[in-house]
Amino acid sequence: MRVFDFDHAIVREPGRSVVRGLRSDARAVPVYERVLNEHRAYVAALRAAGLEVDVLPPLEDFPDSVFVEDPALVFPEGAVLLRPGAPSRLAEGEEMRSALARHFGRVLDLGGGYADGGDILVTPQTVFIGLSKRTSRAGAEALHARLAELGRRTRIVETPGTILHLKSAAALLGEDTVVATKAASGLFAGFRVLVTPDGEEGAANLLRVNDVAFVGDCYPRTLDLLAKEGPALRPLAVSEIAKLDAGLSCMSLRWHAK
Ligand code: CIR
Repeated sequence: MRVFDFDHAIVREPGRSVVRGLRSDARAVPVYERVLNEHRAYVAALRAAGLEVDVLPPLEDFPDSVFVEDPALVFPEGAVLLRPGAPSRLAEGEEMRSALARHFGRVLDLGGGYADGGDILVTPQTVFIGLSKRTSRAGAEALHARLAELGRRTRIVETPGTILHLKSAAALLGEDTVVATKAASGLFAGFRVLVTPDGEEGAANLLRVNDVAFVGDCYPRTLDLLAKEGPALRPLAVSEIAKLDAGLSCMSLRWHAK
């Protein structure tokens, strides 16, 4: 089984409060209905790729809770409840506990520090943990210990530049192939690295699911670059979630259960 072979996902419908989600550019105000449309198309694409999808209800008290990737991490062998590094998101992990307990026999707690799932990139041999404004050294070390309990090795790296998360700048496209921005491309020794064209850095937050790669539909040169790589490409609208500094990995937790 490949690390991007999945048969299950958990997502959460955006609440109307999503328009007050955290974002680096306060001028770009997201519109609820448009976020909802992008989310619906994303869920449909997960189902079309063969996944059974649990849709959790909106949480109005947590404007960013549609980005379920950040408060938890899931593997076939168990789940980890994280501690998101933004104060307004810290309690989102607890909100995931019962949904995870329905699927996983083991649900581990991070323990200490802070870590966002957006900083965690799972590859076949190693789980990369990016230190960032959201993921502290203490959180990364606590996660290293939890993942050792699940039989996974980690590599702690510095998330480059001013981006929010490691996966804002990098994604696994194939078992030995990473798509990364120029700034992040040096982190992946031992991988074949495809660098996003200048001006299309946001395309690096793509999502490989089974034999398909979800890619933002506003990145034509990246779509050209990836056209011959193997996975079928599924362009998806991301302009509204991009206003919230989010990309295609953020809106689901994915795993292989069978
Ligand atoms: C935040 O700042 O936490 C949200 N507005 C965006 C989270 C995006 N999540 C991700 O990249 N994994």
